[in-house]
Amino acid sequence: MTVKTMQTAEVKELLEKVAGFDKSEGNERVKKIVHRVMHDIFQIVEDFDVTPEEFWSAVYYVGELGANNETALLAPGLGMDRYLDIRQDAIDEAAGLAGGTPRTIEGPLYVAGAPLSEGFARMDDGSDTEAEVILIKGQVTDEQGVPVANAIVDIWQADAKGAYSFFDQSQSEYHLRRRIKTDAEGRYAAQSIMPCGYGCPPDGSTQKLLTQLGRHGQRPAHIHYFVAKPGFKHLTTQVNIAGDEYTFDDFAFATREELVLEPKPVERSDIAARHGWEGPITEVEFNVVLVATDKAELHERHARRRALEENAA
Ligand code: MBD
Ligand code: FE
Repeated sequence: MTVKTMQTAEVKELLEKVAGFDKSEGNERVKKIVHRVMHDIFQIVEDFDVTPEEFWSAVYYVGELGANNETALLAPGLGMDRYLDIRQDAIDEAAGLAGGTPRTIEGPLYVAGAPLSEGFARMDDGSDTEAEVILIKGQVTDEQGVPVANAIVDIWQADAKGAYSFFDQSQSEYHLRRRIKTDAEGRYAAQSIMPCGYGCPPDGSTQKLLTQLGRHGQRPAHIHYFVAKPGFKHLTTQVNIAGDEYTFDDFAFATREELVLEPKPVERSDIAARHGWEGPITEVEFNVVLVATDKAELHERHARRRALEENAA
């Protein structure tokens, strides 16, 4: 039996009071958005005949999600980060700022303040002697192919178990997190280890909901990038290492065709050798094209809460 109450004066009045429409204090934008959100939740209860049992289990689910620190993990799983990117791509397009290397989502595991070096960095601490050694390298240019020197390439990745330092306290400080300044030719390079894909905690709140949706919580092997240089649009992106079973089945919807890289095993790499690694290595080459803009607000990453970021909101 479906009863209809949403159109009644009683419910309309309730929603307006809930959102503070009858109060002069408060924030108008927050009021309007909360009004819409609560209206839509009420409507869902009506349309799906949500029972009190279902309703309260949802309330406690949200609480548990927060207590487990998984709010920013469920978000990409539900496509929200991807959706914000789709919008940002459309905004760039409308502003004549499309082009360059495609963006993709930041994810919840960035840590600010990684060690900064010039041209090259070793990202791993050498503790994993079984891991496949990789050399990440590339050039940052503008859309005309002119090298961008002194760009900051801020890279972070998981270890061979799919875990990120800081969040995994067993890893050393800033393990697999480095900032590298491009050289005069716009080049950067990093010696690292092959990352493994990430999996949501199997007993966590995110996986609990994904399981209800018949979905897995796996990400393919990937490496995150922020690339920044004043005068250019800040770029947030990731590369995927080709050949992972989840490359085109990412629970966070971050894969973009142009960002899938073929790893190339070589017997010796000049760059790695110059920095003390003479053995075989797997090269991962990622060249970045930045889009020039004089809009200063686009030169830096958007504000958001990030680990160890000073102005965390
Ligand atoms: C990750 O490593 C990640 O990049 C995202 C988007 C979500 C969870 C873990
Ligand atoms: Fe990640």
